[in-house]
Amino acid sequence: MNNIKTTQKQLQCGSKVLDLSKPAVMGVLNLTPDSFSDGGNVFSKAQVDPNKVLSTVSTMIDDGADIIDLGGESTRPGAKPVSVQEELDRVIPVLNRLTANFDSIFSIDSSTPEVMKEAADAGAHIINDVRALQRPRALQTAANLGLPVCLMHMQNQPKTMQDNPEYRDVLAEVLEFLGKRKQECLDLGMQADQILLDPGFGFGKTLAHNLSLFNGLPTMAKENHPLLVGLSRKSMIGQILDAEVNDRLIGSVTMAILAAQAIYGADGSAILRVHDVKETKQALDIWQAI
Ligand code: 7PJ
Repeated sequence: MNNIKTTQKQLQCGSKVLDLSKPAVMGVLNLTPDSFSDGGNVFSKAQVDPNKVLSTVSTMIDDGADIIDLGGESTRPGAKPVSVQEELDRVIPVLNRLTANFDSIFSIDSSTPEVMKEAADAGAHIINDVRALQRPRALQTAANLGLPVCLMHMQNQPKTMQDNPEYRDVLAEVLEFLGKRKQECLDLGMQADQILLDPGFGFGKTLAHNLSLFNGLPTMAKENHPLLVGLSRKSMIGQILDAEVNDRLIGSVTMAILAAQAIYGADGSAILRVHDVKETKQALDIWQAI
């Protein structure tokens, strides 16, 4: 027996188990009318169209999505805060429909305790919080729900986060922050194997910061928690390629594969949060075959 720790290769998600022996794909379902990256493709005239939601999610699942991530708050740079009621109204009815229709794993992209609670009641399996459970009552609420949580790093808040982000050592600071948030979760009785970590690409970071964090993925993988990685269509890709948001598919898929390689090469495990499920999955299948 050796006692070298390796990162878990599965995640208990309520009643379901997510296989992490290979990278899992999380498909993004944006329920915000002002989403910057997909133009809110489930909307008709600024209203969520239930039929579009069902067909979009059905396609993502057929294309190989392991998880569907629902979000009702826009966190793009400069986005305005949303009220609790508005967020509930955007997310909960849709989630109820989805859990009634699909046997998939659903995560709720929210920082709001009321939304976490109602989403769990509606059948959500994972709490994905870009504020790492820092809002009042968020930590206690998530701990009570007993679902896995994703703790993400963000410097500042969406409204101002891209104004002038600064770090001494971005990787060290992100790791320190996530370590502290993780400890708070453990102190409230959460299980270590229910905690996912996410460096938060694009959340209060310049291109140079994002690239440093990308190169730090093997180091992050050594924290022995599954990593959640969201690179899809983000501005770092736009900056590298000088490409608008509708022209970032190849960059996004390339980065997803390189992230998978970096993390699994360090014996970690990963969930890749993507808009383009089919293309990402095809690239992953090629990578795995090789
Ligand atoms: C992320 C997210 C991410 C996690 C968004 C966008 C902005 N949740 N929610 N990680 N990004 N955990 O998709 O561009 O990177 S919304």
